Amino acid sequence: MRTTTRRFSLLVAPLLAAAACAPVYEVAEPAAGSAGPAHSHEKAWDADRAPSDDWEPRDARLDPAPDGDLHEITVRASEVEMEVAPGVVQTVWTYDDLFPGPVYRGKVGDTFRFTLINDGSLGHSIDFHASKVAPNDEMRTIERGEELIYEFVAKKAGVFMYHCGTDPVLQHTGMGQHGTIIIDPPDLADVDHEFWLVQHETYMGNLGEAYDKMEAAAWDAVVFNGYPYQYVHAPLDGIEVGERVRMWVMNNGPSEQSSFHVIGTIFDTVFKEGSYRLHPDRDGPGGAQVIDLPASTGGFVEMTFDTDGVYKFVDHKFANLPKGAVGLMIVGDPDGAEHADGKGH
Ligand SMILES: [Cu+2]
Repeated sequence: MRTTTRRFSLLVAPLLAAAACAPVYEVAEPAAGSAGPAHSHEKAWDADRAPSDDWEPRDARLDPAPDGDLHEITVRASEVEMEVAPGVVQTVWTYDDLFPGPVYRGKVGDTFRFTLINDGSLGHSIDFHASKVAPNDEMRTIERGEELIYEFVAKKAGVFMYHCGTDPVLQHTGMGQHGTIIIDPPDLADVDHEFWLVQHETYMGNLGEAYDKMEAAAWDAVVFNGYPYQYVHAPLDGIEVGERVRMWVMNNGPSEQSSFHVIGTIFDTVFKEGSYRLHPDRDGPGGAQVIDLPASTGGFVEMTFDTDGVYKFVDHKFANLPKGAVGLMIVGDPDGAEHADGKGH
């Protein structure tokens, strides 16, 4: 297993190291002698390193649901090599060679007709939490070269996980075979920006090492959309003050919780597990600071920003910050922000 022992400075190092694809924004470093977190720490990857030149960030912008009420989709299960962190290339188990898998989207009443093809060397399957089907049929494991049809009508709105259910499910999911399928609630309002974020853990090392870590819930990284600090390296941008942003957040675990928070704003809308927990039409000025998502829970939050700036989104379980669960949103022209003070920017 690749390990490095190094001094790790919480949050600051990855922000300063993020030179690969985007402007770098400095965040105030704790004063010397403060309760700084820097200490020796064994990690399987190096947060100070930039991604490789070949690395490309995953596009977090979410398209509207495709037209029509029948979605015919082919999805291929496989095992592929991938850069999962700076300096770490390893085998992951995938759908359509993506880690995590594709995002699917439709509306209540739509029919999804998936053809699952096994292009891998192991048996695989798929389990859509958005479906009501017989698990022993649609969710059955198929071997290399086989395929199956998995068809269902989306009867319930929500942000759902899908994953490989082949035994041991912890391993197939922990190796990366998971994704999200969004079934829009009726009358979903238009917003200026929609993003999708799947939070999940990454387990590094060879197959045996990674599985031992899964059993011990000892993840190497907690990431959004497959890569630690992905949106520090490639911030979400194009957002202006006052524009409404909807973030769809799905915690695929397989084992960790999420306490999703955006520093510098307040959610005025929270939808989780099929219903609005907070809505301005009903709750007036009520605000939410997190959407709490245990493993395999999904929802969306909506927010606006009052000033230009660099806004961090995080898993507010802070032990996961040095493991990669941080991203950035750029609002307006951060360099022109008059009141930037380093806190919360
Ligand atoms: Cu599998």
